[in-house]
Amino acid sequence: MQRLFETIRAKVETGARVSDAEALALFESHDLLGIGELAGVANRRQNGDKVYFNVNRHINYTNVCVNRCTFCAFSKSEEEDGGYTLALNEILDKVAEADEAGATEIHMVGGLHPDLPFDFYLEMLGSIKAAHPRMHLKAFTAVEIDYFSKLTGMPVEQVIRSLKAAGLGSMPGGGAEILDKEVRQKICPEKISGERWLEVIETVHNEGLKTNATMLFGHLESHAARVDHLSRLRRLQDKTGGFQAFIPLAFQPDNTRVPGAKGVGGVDALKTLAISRIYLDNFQHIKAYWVMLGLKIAQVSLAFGVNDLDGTVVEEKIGHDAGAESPQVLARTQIVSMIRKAGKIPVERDTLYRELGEG
Ligand code: V47
Ligand code: SF4
Repeated sequence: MQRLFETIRAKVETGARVSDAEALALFESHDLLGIGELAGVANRRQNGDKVYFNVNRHINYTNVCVNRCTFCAFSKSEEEDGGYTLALNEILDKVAEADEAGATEIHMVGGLHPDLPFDFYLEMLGSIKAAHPRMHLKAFTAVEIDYFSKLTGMPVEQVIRSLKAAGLGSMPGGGAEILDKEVRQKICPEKISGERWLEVIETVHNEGLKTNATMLFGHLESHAARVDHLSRLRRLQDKTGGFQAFIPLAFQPDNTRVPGAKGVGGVDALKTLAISRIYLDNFQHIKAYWVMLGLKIAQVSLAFGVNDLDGTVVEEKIGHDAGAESPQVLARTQIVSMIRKAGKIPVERDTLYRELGEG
């Protein structure tokens, strides 16, 4: 084990690449502080002591979805109670509130609604942009893009061009879940395959839009499936350079239908964030999403290779419907204080990581 850490340290210090076997060995190791230290070295090489955050608002325009992913407590079928779709004026009210509160980004994703036409999404982007031209709209997952393509009969390229023309600025990283076929079949059998997720994202990058990438962890996946996921992302990033941040999402088990699911402990969360930093040498940003991690683990993760903290959020449904105990909203001052108390320098950023000033 000592040998493994020495080899990886030498690689991390010189910017050489860690292998899949080495990443797997780190997942099997119990030396959490050793892993954290290596991740800290890798992070400092790229980002120094800066930790980025942004002022944003999440809006989930609909929870009605034709898929039934077993890990998802957010979605409802059309017939079920509790399904909702926001009207355009409700969405605009939320954006106006966010703009007044200093948000620079609206993060919008939703279920795959059986009846909403593609025009709904174009109108949503267009009306927000008309009222708030400077607001960055980070919206839709690769799963939704594929759905829009099926809905309209248009190729993915054309869907993206239409959304871009209406105001889409970039895309979040959702829908990746676990790319491994066997696990994916168990947790989201109706969702597009891992290969298709990568293919859609590659097209989005080729169309000139940045995206993030996520990994849903802590359900049925093995360590090998996590490494496979990271490996496929690293290869795509080598090809396109279009990923901005990687966000490991800690699975929240309440109200879900994943058999035997228990949720993610602090050690596993920190290890996964740290190994992501060590392995994904071509991703500049590893982001802690405090909604799923909890505030305390999110703060501690800043010593485990994380350099980005998302965000003010304001209203969150996906994690909270599944039992997340974190608050709904963080004030800018709270984020700044969390980062400062971790001994780091808080830097507000916009969605494309342009610096807006120290917190
Ligand atoms: O794709 C669903 C996940 C994702 C659960 O790119 C769950 O900046 C945990 O992608 N427990 C949506 N996770 C959220 C997402 C995201 C969040 C923050 C920032 C960014 C970004 C992206 O939430 C879904 C799915 O992977 N999810 N159910 C659950 N029970
Ligand atoms: Fe639908 Fe997305 Fe939930 Fe799956 S994770 S059921 S695609 S909203």
